[in-house]
Parts: sequence; C-alpha cells; structure tokens
Amino acid sequence: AREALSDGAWVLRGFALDHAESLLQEVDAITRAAPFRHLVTPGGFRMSVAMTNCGRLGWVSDRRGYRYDARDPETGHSWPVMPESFLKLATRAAEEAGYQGFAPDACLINRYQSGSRLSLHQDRDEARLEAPIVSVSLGVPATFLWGELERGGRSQRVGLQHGDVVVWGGPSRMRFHGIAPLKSAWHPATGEFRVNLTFRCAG
Ligand code: MD3
Ligand code: FE
Repeated sequence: AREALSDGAWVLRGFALDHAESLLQEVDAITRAAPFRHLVTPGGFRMSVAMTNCGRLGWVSDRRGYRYDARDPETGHSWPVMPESFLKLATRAAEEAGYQGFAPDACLINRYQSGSRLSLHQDRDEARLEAPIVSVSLGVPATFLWGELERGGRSQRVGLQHGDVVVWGGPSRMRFHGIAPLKSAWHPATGEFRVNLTFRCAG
C-alpha cells in the first residue's frame, strides 16, 4: 500500500520490514571496509550525521565542496559493492511508486544518534535529476521535514519508522527536505541509532 506525500513522492509503510535484519547485516559488512565517519561541510562544520557509502559512486563532502566520488577518500579504495539485496529492494520500491527500471549507482548510508540532524537542503549533486531517490529508514524513528521547491517555504513533518521506504521523484525531486534532531531512543535492531539508506542515480 502506498501513501502519497506530494506529487511524485510516496511513502511505503513497512515495505522493508521483512528485510531489515539482513539489510543491517550488510551495513555492518560495508562499514568494516568503509567505516562511518563525520564529514566536514565546505563551510568547515562537522556533520552530526555519520556517513559511508556503497555502490559505484559515494557522496562525500570536504572543504572543497560536495561531490560523488568512486573512491573512499579515507582509504583511496573503491566503495564496497552495492549488495544485490539493496538493489532489488530499491528497484521494487521504485516500481511500487510508479518508477520503472530504477538502477541506482550510489547508496549513501547515514547513521543518526541522539541529537543528530540534517538541516533543510536540496539534493542537487546527482547527474540524473530525472531519476527518483529511494530511502529506507531503519531503527530509531525520526521526523522527516518536507519543504517546498524554494528555501524558506513551509515544511510538513512526517514520521518515519523502522522499515518505512520513501520514493521521491518527478515534481518532488528538488524539494527542500531534512531530518529534525533525533530524539534519544532505543530500537532492538539498531540500538541507539537510526540508519538510513538513500539510493540515487548519481553518475
Ligand atoms: C526528498 N537524507 O542524505 S533520505 C540526504 O533520512 C538526506 O537520512 C535523509 O536527505 C535521511 O541527502 C532523507 C530521503 C531523501 C533523499 C533525497 C531527497 C529525500 C528527498 C531528494 C528530494 C526530496
Ligand atoms: Fe537529502
């Protein structure tokens, strides 16, 4: 069952529930090769969300800017391969929301702890803005902030729980969005953390 969030954006409640344990095992394996780290923004601030990536391209930030890179700047190695199970889930979710043939080349893995937040922003570093984005929420619940196409517009608050999947595309692709400061909580699958997988066509 899909729930419309706005034009082209859909929430699939519990879509990943049956796969949560195995997705998190894959995340553990990925972070053994490419550990979570707190990136620095071009303005010099340390991000409160810890990040890593899998897939051909990974999103990175440093004093020089934001970009996608085929290599992990910490190790100089390629990012870990995107597990087949990640790709399958993301493609099925996109299909459920009406986007056929979604084949992401990048999966950003975000880890939130109590107080971590992502302020309102647009995702504009991808080469293919016509492709949707698929996100999978795991662990501690969060409040997603859903803004407009221009900065400073109103924003709605949407609760995202363990196993929820959201597909964002079409006219909603360039909306401002963010995550409110995570409330301190504990989830049996992730402990004190929220883990979010974001699948994108970046290259
Ligand atoms: C809506 N991450 O990493 S995922 C991000 O939960 C990011 O970690 C949030 O925003 C998180 O950039 C939200 C969902 C998401 C990603 C991209 C979008 C929502 C989006 C692009 C356009 C509209
Ligand atoms: Fe984003």
